[in-house]
Amino acid sequence: MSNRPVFPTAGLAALVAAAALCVRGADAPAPFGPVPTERQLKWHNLEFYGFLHFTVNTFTDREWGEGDEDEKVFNPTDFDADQIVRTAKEAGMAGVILTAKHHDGFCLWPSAYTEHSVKNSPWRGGKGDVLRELSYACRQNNLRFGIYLSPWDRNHKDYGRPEYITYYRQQLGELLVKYGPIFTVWFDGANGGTGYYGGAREKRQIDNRTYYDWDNTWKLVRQLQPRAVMFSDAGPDTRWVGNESGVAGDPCWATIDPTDRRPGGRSDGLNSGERQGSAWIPAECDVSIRPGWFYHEKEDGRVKTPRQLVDIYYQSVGRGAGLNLNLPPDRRGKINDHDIASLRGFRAILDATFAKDLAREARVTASSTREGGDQFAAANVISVREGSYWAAADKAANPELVLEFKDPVTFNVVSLAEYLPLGQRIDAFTLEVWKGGAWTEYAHGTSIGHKRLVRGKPVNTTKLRVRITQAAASPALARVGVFAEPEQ
Ligand code: FUL
Repeated sequence: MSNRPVFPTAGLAALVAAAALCVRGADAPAPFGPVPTERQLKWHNLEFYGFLHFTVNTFTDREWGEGDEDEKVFNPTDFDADQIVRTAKEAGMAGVILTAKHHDGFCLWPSAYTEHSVKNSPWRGGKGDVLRELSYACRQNNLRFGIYLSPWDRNHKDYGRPEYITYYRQQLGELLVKYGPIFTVWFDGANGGTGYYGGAREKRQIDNRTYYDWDNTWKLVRQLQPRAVMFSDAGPDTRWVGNESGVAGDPCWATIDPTDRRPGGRSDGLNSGERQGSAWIPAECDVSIRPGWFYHEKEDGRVKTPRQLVDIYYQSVGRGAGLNLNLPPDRRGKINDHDIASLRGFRAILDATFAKDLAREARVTASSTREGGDQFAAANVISVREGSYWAAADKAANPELVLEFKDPVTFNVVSLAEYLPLGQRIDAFTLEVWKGGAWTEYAHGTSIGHKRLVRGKPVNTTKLRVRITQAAASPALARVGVFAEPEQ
């Protein structure tokens, strides 16, 4: 008789469970609700990256091209991928996402499947490839590279017919194999309408429930770039936040029910997420540094100010979402000086705020700690060790943490983070400071998730109390940080 297990899959399941336990620790709390995948966890840690809207529109001064633009209009005078990528990096971005093809259908790489691309433009004598140069600059500068490939194509003769889906997937295939690791694939929801369509010049409406057959396109991405997260109105990995102003809801839950949602579908619930949602699909806030997505000289005086960008940061990253800030290259093919000046001011404010974490010098105690020794200790919330967290006992009612400072401190920002592998557990919290011999409320809030930045008036105190006033499961907090924004 063979001594092989009769049901090899049962053995596999046990192995998977054991591996999960290793990640969480032997006596770790049971996860609550949907939890992030490994690729989503990595995405959460990026927090801030950039969009690059660049194409024929940059030269025709439009936001949406018709699809009938002459390839010859695309002619940046001094395209400099390194300048673009370094600007993003200095602003603190972890990567950039390029519009490889916008709605007008013009391709920034020499696609084998169309003539409507850089290969018929005068730029670099028709030998240029924006994706090649940008992906290379990203690798040189240690930034991630992502792609946007518009599903709606106002140039292609077959748009609206099944043949176009084959074309779209062929192009996606080119992008996913030719340019190294892709960190995100951005699927736009705008689809259907008037266009050139190979000369037909008509209106083409599609049924976004069936036309794109997204499941099979998403399989292609998983197959060719398994680490990439896919963004759309409906995920599958990250979701649109429901507006283009960079503002996540308060609350902004990482969970949502994706049933009946699709790119270009309903947008209700995207801003705040759904607390009871069946899937972990966190929000990404996409917003432009200028009024438009593409560069227009007339908007040089309307670049968002450093303070406006900082506010956006608190309303996106500070609410557990990702921030995808658009920097449109100008007609030279560089990020414009106006935008650079704003980004520098923005970065300086954030650096001055987050350089010193006052919590690191505090003594931390908890009203309840899960049994299991240091693994769940209160002090873990001020440790920078990856994967450390404080967990309260399973049945503790309203557990709280107290941070006691050696000397009085002045701060106006408190940063909280949940330990995400265990799901989003906390429903509500209150922050209190010690004032005149008593606890006084400083702020209260709801969702925490990957990050919650509570920003208020400067306060001077010796003690901060974090009270978890409502939780669906015993809280597991990864970080508490305390910071002071520089005065204006
Ligand atoms: C929208 C597009 O229509 C805009 O042009 C831009 O690309 C924005 C990020 O998404 O749906």
